[in-house]
Amino acid sequence: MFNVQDIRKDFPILSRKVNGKSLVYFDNAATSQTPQQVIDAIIDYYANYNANIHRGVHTLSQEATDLYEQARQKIQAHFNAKFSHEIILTSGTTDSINLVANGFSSLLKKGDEIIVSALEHHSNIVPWQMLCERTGASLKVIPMNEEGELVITDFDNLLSKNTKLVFVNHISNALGTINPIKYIIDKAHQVGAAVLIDGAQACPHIKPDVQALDVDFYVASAHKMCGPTGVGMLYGKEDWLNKLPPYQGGGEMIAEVTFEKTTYADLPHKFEAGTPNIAGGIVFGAAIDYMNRIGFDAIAAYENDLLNYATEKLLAIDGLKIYGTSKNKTSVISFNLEDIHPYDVGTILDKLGIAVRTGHHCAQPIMDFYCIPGTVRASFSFYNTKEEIDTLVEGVKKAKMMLS
Ligand code: 7TS
Repeated sequence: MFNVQDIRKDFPILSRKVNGKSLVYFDNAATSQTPQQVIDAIIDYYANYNANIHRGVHTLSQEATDLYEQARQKIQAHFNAKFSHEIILTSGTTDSINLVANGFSSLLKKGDEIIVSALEHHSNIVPWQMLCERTGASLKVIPMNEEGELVITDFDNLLSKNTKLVFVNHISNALGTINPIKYIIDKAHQVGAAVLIDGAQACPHIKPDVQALDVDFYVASAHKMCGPTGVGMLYGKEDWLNKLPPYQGGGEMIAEVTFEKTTYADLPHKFEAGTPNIAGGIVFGAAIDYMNRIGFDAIAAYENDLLNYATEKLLAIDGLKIYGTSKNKTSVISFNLEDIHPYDVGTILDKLGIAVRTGHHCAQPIMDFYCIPGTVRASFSFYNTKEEIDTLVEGVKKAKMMLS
């Protein structure tokens, strides 16, 4: 049974005061908060197992290695990957995307085309622009409409035999739109293109099945899923990961090294040079366990209820406009109050203990589309409540009174 008051007891930070007020944390799309079970897993690692992995005969190293590889298996099971070696542990979504973009440098040539969408975070735009500069490939963009949805018929028209790669986020960080990724994957495969889905914003809300999606690459960050910062994952189909050259050279990613030639280790180690974020990897597994214990169906249903409640209450404020009005969206509300600068609204909300993000949300093309400098973004998680939304609504009314 989903009981938000019981769940909130797991998150020590939620009882904090900010500026003398009870914290209302609505910046979950930037990073999620950390339950005690995950904090305990961090302490447990450093108190009991801290050692370097994959290289020691001693007991601590073997225990740490076992825990790290068990975490990889948990991530594999969570995303339903066929093999655990298809899961590469990285420092986060940005790192995972750069790993793939660098790998494709030797596989693309002039005339090849890459498709991204107008709804991307900068970390799913810039690495592909850099890849185009290196290879002479060109970048095409799936446009968006007023509701903040992709214009999917235009995607169909962009596809051609020259399309080699398609990159789209599962859920937009700035607007919350859930993109039709299964359609995009299937259509891209019809012309032989590979597809990378940026799941950074989806994984806190839904449980993706990479085999059912038939996606080639899927990436996510632990810190948006109740886990620690500095760790994330790349799922890649075995065939693709074997085709891509390693991203970084170093220890533990080799089979044999001489000054004449180096051969690379098998998957997943080929892509994991150097000492990884060992505690982070292990604790990523603990965070996935925590979220699965609550259950993604319960999380989605509860957050959808919060989204509907907040949308209705905020829209009742005169002059408030919500950006991103797709029927298919997750618990993110991006809004502006008339022509008041979002930064000013965010500053007043902070004084009231309410944490929101303001600005372009690293998705500047979306702001350009709407001809605005940015928005105020309130993003909800399963540990938020309707009472907190009421506090936000009162705060926004107060900000409007003070600033207009
Ligand atoms: N892709 C999407 C869709 C994101 O929302 C983010 C981070 C990233 C990639 C990058 O993830 P990282 O873990 O490598 O930094 N999004 C946000 C945000 O919306 N506010 O702060 C970070």
